[in-house]
Amino acid sequence: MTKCIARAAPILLMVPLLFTFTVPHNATGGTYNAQGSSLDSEDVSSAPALQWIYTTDGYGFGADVRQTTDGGYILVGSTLGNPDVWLVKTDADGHEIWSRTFAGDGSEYGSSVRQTADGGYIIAGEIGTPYVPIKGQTTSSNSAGTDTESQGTETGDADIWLIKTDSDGEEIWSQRFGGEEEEESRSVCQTSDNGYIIVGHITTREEFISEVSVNGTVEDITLEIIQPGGAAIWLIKTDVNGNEIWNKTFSGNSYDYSSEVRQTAGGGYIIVGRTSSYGAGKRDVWLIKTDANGNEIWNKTFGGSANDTGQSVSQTTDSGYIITGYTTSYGVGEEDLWLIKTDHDGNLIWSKTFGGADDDFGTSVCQTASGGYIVAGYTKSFSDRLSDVWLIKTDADGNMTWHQTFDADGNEYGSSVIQTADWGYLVAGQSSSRMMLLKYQPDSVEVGIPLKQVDDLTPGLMPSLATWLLVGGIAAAAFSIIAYVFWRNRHRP
Ligand SMILES: [Ca+2]
Ligand SMILES: [Ca+2]
Ligand SMILES: [Ca+2]
Ligand SMILES: [Ca+2]
Repeated sequence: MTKCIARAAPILLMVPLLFTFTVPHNATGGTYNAQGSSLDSEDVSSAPALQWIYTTDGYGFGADVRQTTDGGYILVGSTLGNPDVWLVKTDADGHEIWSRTFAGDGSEYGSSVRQTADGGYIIAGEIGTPYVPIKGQTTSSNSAGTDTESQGTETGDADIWLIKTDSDGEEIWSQRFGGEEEEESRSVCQTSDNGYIIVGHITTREEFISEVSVNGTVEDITLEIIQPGGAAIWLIKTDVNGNEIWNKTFSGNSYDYSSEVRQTAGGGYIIVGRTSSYGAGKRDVWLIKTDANGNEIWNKTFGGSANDTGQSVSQTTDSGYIITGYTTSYGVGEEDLWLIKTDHDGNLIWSKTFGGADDDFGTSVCQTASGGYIVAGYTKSFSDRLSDVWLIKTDADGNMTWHQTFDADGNEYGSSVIQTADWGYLVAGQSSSRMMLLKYQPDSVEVGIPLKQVDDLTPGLMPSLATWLLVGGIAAAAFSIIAYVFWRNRHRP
């Protein structure tokens, strides 16, 4: 853990060599032909400049950010060390207004935040104590010198945690979801009925008995698996008070994890994550579409023979979907950031990889007002050995128009990105082991284009009715005064 103070660092505008590949492939893996092209002539001068940086005083990891109706921002993450959920409200210029932590009986993590229709906030995360194997527990011993050890017994009880606060971040209620397994949440949205949709996963640890036979100095270890391990994606729908209405699981016989859920235009849901149960080998991106009751309509996998992971999904204005994550099946080396565009039915339209020889990850994506895409993540290929935040802007076809890295001389991560009301961008993440916000100036090709509601039903950038009435009232009063002055001047004797 570094102890240097976070500071504004020069942005590495000029990256010597950047590769992008178009990856035609089918959803079940199969063959692909990578057409490499150098992007060293990329016009990075069009990239918006960094406007301000916010970092917390204490150590933490920033997971998610949204703009609020007052023009400021709400950031959620976790403290480091003994983790607690951490919620920070800033104004539009990145000045902290308040900061709250939420603690339970073990390790608590905040992963997702939304402003709610009542002006408060909803947070999804995790509460409790994660799985810790019990080692060396001797359950029997006999005179022949044979000890039998039992290992893999689960302790602790991590559950999904949903916290509702008022507009000052004071808790109104919280709910736990989970049983004896390890449940954790990655994403929450408020739904059109003012309830909530939460996605997470249930991890069942492999349980086994290991028998250690000791004959002199020779140990003979045998394992007997008494419960196979696995993970299932878990989708939970609640009412406005966080009471469960229904829940659904999605899984095969291996480890399947979720990353993000969004309500779709028809009232259903789209989930992205990764599956080891299905697909072309190892992990694949997993995209699942459900109806309004959580019943699966279709699912698609994307990937090749190596590890491929979906981290973020948004519905696009053509009713399709944009996904980011990372791939080791395609690209130029180690992980590459992966951008996937599908149609309304989840069929691949195009996919692009971005990266160099080292690790490059995509963590968050949304469509911009102009119809392009803004993608956040982190890169080791184009950094000073340790990771840097990576921000990529593409056109509607996924061609890079500019990119930016952010470096503060340590490991920097980008975990969430949004387009802001001034047509700039905001990235949440971590810098110098602290929660971080990076605000970028307005993007010149976006300015003036009406912003779309990228974020389901979160009130976001839409002025409330009260705001419109106030503005209208002030305008009417001003007009009356001007009219009266004009009338009085005309009729002055
Ligand atoms: Ca549990
Ligand atoms: Ca794969
Ligand atoms: Ca790479
Ligand atoms: Ca760095």
